[in-house]
Amino acid sequence: MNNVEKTTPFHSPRARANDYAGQVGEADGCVRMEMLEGNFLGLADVDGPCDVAILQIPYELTTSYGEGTVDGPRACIAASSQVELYDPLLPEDLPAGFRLHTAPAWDGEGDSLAEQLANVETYLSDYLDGSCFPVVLGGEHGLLPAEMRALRAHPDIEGDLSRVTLVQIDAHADLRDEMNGERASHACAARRALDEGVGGIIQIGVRAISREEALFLAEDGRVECFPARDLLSTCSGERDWNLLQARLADIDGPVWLTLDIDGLDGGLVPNTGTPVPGGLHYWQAVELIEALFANPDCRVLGADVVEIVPGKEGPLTEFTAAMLATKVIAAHLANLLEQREKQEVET
Ligand SMILES: [Mn+2]
Repeated sequence: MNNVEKTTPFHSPRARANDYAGQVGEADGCVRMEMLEGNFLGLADVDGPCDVAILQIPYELTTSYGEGTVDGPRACIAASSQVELYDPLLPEDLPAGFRLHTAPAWDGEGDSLAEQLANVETYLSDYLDGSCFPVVLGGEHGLLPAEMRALRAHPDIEGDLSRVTLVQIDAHADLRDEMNGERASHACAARRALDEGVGGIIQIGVRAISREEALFLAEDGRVECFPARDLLSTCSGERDWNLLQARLADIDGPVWLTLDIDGLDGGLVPNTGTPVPGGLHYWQAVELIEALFANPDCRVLGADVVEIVPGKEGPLTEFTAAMLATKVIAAHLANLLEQREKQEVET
């Protein structure tokens, strides 16, 4: 074990080099001393302050097509026990000396949609005060406006959500004003986030969009969209991918990453509420996450991975979600480690 730690190079996202080759064979460090059921990655929990909080929000009210997101967070936690603890961004296996806390799940209380969302906001507010890095597992995307309301209290925001750039990986634009008469629908999540005052949205992977949403996108300067078709085009995909990378490198200020797993190709997430063909590859999602954390001017305050639905025929959907959540955590911790090392050098 020690030998692995000594010989495994440290790659913070910011110092990321393209020399992962040869390291994979060394990754035999995925040994959990004690597999703890119900905890993300099966890792032991911590008492008191934590560096990362895993927040399960089994919120499901407005799913229009499939259903089962209410069971998504728990399934994702279960699948995470099979995720490797080794990540090339970190010099040690996860938790890499940090404190991960899998919080008790949101209790689902509330007699109406508005009440439930208010309760989600209250639940989140303990973890969105800047004391730790929150990773939300959902639950349907309709919880996004509650996240934004809770985020308003974050010290980096100072009540002003217009500072926030929402980076949204999603098959859908979620820009409808209402869906079947319901303005809190998951199909309206991004539109409601704008209503809450979010300054800008960068949408990635969109490929199922209504005329109303396309018109809104064209006219509203707050939303930029990088459609899946452009990013994956056989002829021009590389150019558009590079444009997206440049845009992410250009972000300056606080960011919330909202990762609707249906942004990935439907083949990778067959059980999500509305799987859509023609989506992002797994490695594209990983590169997007790493690019965000590699930008020194971009402060990712937290993230969600939503629309997780457990599969009846196999756990691919929730496992994909667990791997991406783990990548977000690893990238955040690598930056934290780099900050700490800098501070130690300075003092
Ligand atoms: Mn969505």
